[in-house]
Amino acid sequence: MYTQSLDIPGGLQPVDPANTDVSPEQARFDAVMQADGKIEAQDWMPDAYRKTLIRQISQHAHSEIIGMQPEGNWISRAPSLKRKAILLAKVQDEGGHGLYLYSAAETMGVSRDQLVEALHAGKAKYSSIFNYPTPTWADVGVIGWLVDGAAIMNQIPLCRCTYGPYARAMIRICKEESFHQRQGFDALLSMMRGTQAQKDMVQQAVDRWWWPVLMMFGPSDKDSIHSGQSFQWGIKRISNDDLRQKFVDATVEQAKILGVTLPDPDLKWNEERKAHDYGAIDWEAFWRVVNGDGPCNKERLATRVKAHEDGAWVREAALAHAAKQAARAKKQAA
Ligand code: BYC
Repeated sequence: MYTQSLDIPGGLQPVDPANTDVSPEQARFDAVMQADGKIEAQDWMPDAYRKTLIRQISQHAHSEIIGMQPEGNWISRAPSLKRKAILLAKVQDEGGHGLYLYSAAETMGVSRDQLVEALHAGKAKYSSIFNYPTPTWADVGVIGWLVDGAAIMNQIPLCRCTYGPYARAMIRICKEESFHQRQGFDALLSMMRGTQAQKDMVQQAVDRWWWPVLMMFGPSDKDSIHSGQSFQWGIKRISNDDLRQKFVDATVEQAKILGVTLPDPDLKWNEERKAHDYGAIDWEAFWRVVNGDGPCNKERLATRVKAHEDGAWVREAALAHAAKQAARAKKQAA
């Protein structure tokens, strides 16, 4: 029998088997955690585990749906039929990711309507990164290369999360994110082989996105309020700072191939740490964006609410159709 030890890093501690304070359900949950197994939707789980997962999965779902906007507004302006087809598929994938994730959240007893309502009321968070504008085609390539690249770095460990429905959704999402990252890199590579104006456009987009992308991984470990508990529950496997470091190290090499400069004078290899040092992140700017005061927060939310309202007739038609089908089936059965 095991119990949770919230203060001790590294997980759960064995306790006296004679301890009868722990319910059989809690004991089973603790044993699954200890064995690094999976919790499924029908299993008992502590309320706090459920709440944490609903929080994270729904924020993740909202990020995917809001994340369709910065690139979506380039679908009609993509520079060729090939790029348009690729972008269309990518943005549709993001919509699909949102749907799998809302479904995963729903397995925990919360309805999609409740989650969507919280988003539309401005009460739910979504990733800070989607509150920045995409003024040029190069920004679309940079989102694929850097934003999807950061997303993969963060999401691969989530494929091993202890909550089965979330972990399984993440496996498919990561496969698709990999295509997204490559298409972004490929679009940028084409531009970097083009005219000086195209090269400048790519560099300016990289300058715009680099710091916001580093912020995507969340506050530094010392300020991360949820990490300790999420580690203990096997939801988080790698810390915010460690993921950020892995991302920086991988991206420096990719930037060399592209021929762009990452806008950080302090970025340099540290032989002792066998990792890159990088400059200080402006956390005040991060929290401003998270708390609703980024360059595009209001626009993103207003666009989402309008899309939902404009789609009301589709939901009504689908419900009317389903009701008709049910009535017909009932009549046939009678
Ligand atoms: N933006 O204690 P912490 C995509 C919040 S979409 C806003 O470290 P945790 C894509 C955090 O929620 C990819 N808020 O939290 C789509 C918490 O606030 P609450 C999106 C942030 O949960 C379209 C507070 O700060 N990915 O790939 O341990 C096109 C304290 O943070 C952010 C996911 O959602 C942020 N960046 O760790 C292209 C991945 N960072 O809830 C691409 C799933 C932190 O107490 N989520 N906050 O009010 C996670 O892995 C974790 O939730 C995080 C944060 C690493 C993000």
